[in-house]
Amino acid sequence: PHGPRATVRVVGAAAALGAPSAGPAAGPDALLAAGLLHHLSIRGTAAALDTVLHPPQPQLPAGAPAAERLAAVGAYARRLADHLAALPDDSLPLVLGGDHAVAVGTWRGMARRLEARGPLGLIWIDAHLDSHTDTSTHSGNIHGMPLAALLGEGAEALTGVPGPRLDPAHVCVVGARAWEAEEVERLTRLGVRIFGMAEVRRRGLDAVFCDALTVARSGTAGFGVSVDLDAVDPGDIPAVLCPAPGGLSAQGLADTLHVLRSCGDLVALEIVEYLPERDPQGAVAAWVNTFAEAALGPNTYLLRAREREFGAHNYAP
Ligand code: Z70
Ligand code: MN
Ligand code: MN
Ligand code: MN
Repeated sequence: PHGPRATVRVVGAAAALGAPSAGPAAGPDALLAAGLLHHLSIRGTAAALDTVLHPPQPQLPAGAPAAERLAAVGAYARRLADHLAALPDDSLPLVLGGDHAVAVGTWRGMARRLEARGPLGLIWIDAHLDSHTDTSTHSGNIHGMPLAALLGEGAEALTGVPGPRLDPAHVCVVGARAWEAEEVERLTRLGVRIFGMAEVRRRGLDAVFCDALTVARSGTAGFGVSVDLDAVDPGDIPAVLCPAPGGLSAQGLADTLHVLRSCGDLVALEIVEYLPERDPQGAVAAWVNTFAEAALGPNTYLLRAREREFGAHNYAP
């Protein structure tokens, strides 16, 4: 649906309602302050800040009952989904979290945008599977539940966010290495393909991502990519809530995301779980800029044309 003229619209999802700390709610403002839009624009992409959506409170008080937490996450997800579903047609949304629970809103909203044309595919890049329900969770943290909710499993507060549920045949997880048994059981039963870190190490990220694209693009009207920054090794990206050793290299992920530039059926990119309080030098924010630019920068054809016009130094990838 998106030609080279799609406008990247940055939507900040400044919520940490599904996380054990309020830190991720500061993510969008910190990333914008670190020059995300400037970085995308000098690379020749049409990019604009759309809005930053704040919940009434970034986090509920410690000890708030589970039902209240689920209701707050669900209410925020509805707002985010409604917002994304109503964006202008030429929009390629870049959603910045926030904790990963905001994904319930992002992908229900995007599935609604696409609904008339066909199903949505989704590549979930994460150290975790995020496939608990409110009854299987060990931690009680709702950011461990969004993928199950998008597939239609779990509390009605989350699964009831308006929009088509994802078809497991078009969903896969890349980079997983930390999970609980109930999550694997659920995804296996549903038929969601899991490309774990063991497979990534054996075959290489490029080969795995090629298969992931096939899962998300075959028989769909478009696909999205949700990047939980904890998929990357904490040696490169320490500023996340739940660091898990043995992850992707940041440079390797940036190199791989480059392929998205030539996917005209990419409908949105989401980057979540950034924790600015653990990024005093801005090194992780710089990686987020790099990921966004790798995925959403101009396609090669446009890049070449601009190099001819303005000189290579201005637009070198
Ligand atoms: C664990 C739990 C998780 C994100 C960590 C971790 C879940 N399985 N999700 N970071 N995004 O608490 O359920
Ligand atoms: Mn994670
Ligand atoms: Mn646990
Ligand atoms: Mn996650």
